This record gives sequence, C-alpha cells and structure tokens, in this order.
Amino acid sequence: MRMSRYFLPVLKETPREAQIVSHRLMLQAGLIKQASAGIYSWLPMGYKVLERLSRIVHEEQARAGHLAMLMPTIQSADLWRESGRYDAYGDEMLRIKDRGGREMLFTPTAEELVTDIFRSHVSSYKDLPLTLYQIQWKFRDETRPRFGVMRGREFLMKDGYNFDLTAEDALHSYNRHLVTYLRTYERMGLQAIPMRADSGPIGGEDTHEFLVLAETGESEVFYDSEITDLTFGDRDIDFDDKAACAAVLAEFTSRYARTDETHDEAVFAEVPEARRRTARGIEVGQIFYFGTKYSDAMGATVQGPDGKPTAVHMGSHGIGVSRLLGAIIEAHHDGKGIIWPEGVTPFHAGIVNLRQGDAETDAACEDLYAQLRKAGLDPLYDDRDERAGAKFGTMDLIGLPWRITVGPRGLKSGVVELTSRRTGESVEVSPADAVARLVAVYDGI
Ligand code: 5CA
Repeated sequence: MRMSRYFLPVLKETPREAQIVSHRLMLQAGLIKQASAGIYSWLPMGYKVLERLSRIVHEEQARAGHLAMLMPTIQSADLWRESGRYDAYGDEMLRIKDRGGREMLFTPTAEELVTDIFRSHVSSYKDLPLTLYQIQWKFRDETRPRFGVMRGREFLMKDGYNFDLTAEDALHSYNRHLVTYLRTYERMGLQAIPMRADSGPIGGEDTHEFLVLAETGESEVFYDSEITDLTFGDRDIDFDDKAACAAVLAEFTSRYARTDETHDEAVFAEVPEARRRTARGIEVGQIFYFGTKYSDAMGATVQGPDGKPTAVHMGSHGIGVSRLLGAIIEAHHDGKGIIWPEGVTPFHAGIVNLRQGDAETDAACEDLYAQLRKAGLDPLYDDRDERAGAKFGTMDLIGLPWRITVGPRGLKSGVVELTSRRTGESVEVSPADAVARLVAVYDGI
C-alpha cells in the first residue's frame, strides 16, 4: 500500500476523551472513530488488525477441529424466554420491536440460538462431540462503556459452544479450549493467564478468565508469580488426546491465580510471600462449563447409546476480539506510539523515502516495494511529499515492527537502513538483504 493512496487519518492532537494509552493511540493512529458511546467505526488500518486477529482465532479453532459458522445479530425474544434469560439479562440487553410488533433483541451472546440449531438437527450421540463457533458482533448496553474498544457496547466476540454426551467429554472440550486459547494469545504477542473466575449471567460452575496483566486493566487479580514463567510455545498437542489436554490445564491452572470475584485470602496465604502478587488485568477471554443448563431448559437431547434421550452437556467459550486490540497496545507501546507484535501487525514493514521526487531514491523505493510484495510481504510505502521527521513520527505512531529508510546518501554506497521499532536498532544493508531479512523474520508467522 502507498501512503499517498491510503486512508490513515492520524490525529495531530491528543484526544481528550481517552483515559488510557491504548484508547489514545487507537484514535491518534487513525484505527477507529467513535460513532456513539461505546460504538466505533473501524477505519482501514484498525480493521486490518481486527481481521488479522480474527484469522489467528480461526486458524487455532480449526486446529482443534471446531467448526466456524455465523449466526444473526438480531434474534427473536421467544428463544430467550425458553431459557429464562430474556428477563434475567436486564438492561444490558438491547431490545427491539420489528414492524409487526414482534420482540427482537441484539445478541449479547448466543447460547440460546446455537442450542436451537443443535436441537433441530442433532438427534444421536453418534454425532457428538460437536463444537460450533462464530466471530460475530455483540451488543451489551454497558452502564459505563469506557476505554475505547476495551469496554464497548458493540464489540466483536468469538463465541464457541461445545455439545458433548457426558460431563467427562464436556470437560475435555473445556480443556481443549484452554489449550487453543493459550496458543491463540501467544500468537498475538500476549501472555494471557487463565484465572479462576465467576460465571455471571452465562451460568455454570467451572470457568476461567484469561487475563493480560496491565495497570489499566479493569479486574483486580491475585496470583503466584511462578505462573508468569509459563509459556505454551509451539507444542504440538493432539486435541483428541484427553490426557494431553488435561495435563496442559493442570500445568497452567494449578498455581494460585484468581480474579477478585473468587479470591480467597486464606488460600492465597499458602503461596510463599515472595511470590504473591496483586495486580490488574484485562480480561481477553473466558471459558465456561455449564452442564445441561441450556439443554434442559430448551430440550436439547440426543438418543444415548442405551436408546434413551439424554440432555447434552455444554460449555461456551469467548474471546474478546475487538478488546484484544486495546490489550495488545496496552502491552506493546512506548512514548512514541504503538509497537505491533509481528503476528498481528497491519503491514509487515514501512518504507520511508527521505527524498521524495529524487529520481534515484524514488526508483530504489519503488523497487524495494515491488520486491517485498513479490516475496509475499505487505509493505506500507510512505511516498508522501513530507519532511523526514514527519514520516518517522507517523511510522513510530502506527507502530509497524520494521522500517526501511531509503535516502540518497545511503544509496550512494548501495545501502538502506533497516530499523526495529521495538529496539530502535538499525543496520545498514543492501535492499536485497533487507528483503531477505524481513522474509526470514516473518517466516512461519
Ligand atoms: N457466551 C460466553 C462465552 S462465548 C460469553 O459471552 N462470555 S463473556 O461474557 O465472558 O464474553 C467473552 C469475552 O468478550 C470477554 O472475555 C471479553 O474479552 C469480551 N467482552 C465482554 N464484554 C465486552 C465489552 N463490553 N467490550 C469489549 N469486549 C467485551
């Protein structure tokens, strides 16, 4: 992409409404624009990152054998009456009437609708296990929408639902989700710690929230510092292997890590004092096991091996995809702007032309731009007729992990400058070498 043709409405001034750094940077870097309280338009670069996050989620769900689908945002109130949640959800639910006076709502989550699909089409235990998921917009009329996309009213969520014959199988689904989530967040450059939590309006007893530690997080958390040493890495887990998934769950949840809702001072006191931490965290996901709560209420049964109808065991599993943008920026920024992790960056590298209009420099930039694209990379070429300082400022603000600076002086000795946004370190290399190095960096990402 050429900057001259891109739509990147960078703000010169610090937006006053932003209380936290990620919200400020998202507005300043032209990623989002507020439409009304807690509701945002996603401008091209913000949308590009949102799409990258969605792609990572899809890839990791596919690895575990979960099936992507799409359910409507507007749903009939009748289904929600069956589960009893039409009344229970209260003011957080946006209620709508269609022209025929029928009561509808904008979905805050989709347990009811997915259970209805299940009961209509699945009748035998032989069709289990089944996990269906979607990435779809949700609406919750939060009392205090704030911090930009962190606590929005309209937000993008991955929501997945498992259907199993027995509690034991459903527990395996729970564990499988925990494994996929660990990998998903790490690919996004985040350490998200599973913590024992409270299930709220979704219901059920077993639930973990995934929290990214950050001073601006809305949740207070308590944990054993040993947990931050754990990484999932590129382990190759067989998702059908119950013992292997259970072992990962045990490894990542056996140390003390709880949100304030489930915190227990007496149990926490058993952790050696030097390892006890109290901090704040951003909840980027949550997994639930709620047994037969919805299948009982809505008659979602299958014929079991003994021929008798049996209610299916269910769980649901969410990732706050739009909130993740905020969480990633909270975890990866400096005084100059965003620092995207390579796995989620909107463009792989920026090209800065120091002397726009100089035939030789322009030609070198064009060639570099073409070579990077030929190598399968997606560069952003700042071809505007602007001062070098302004171009650097924009690149630092938008946070592409790599910058290639091209100027007449370097070109005389056949080099360009390759700079890491994270470390600020630069190397002078030939244009071909710069391309080769970037190909190597992004190999496998
Ligand atoms: N049905 C379950 C799982 S699919 C569910 O709705 N879970 S949830 O309520 O925990 O939401 C899942 C994730 O969505 C949360 O972990 C959080 O990351 C994100 N989320 C929830 N509310 C908001 C909000 N108001 N703004 C942005 N993200 C949100």
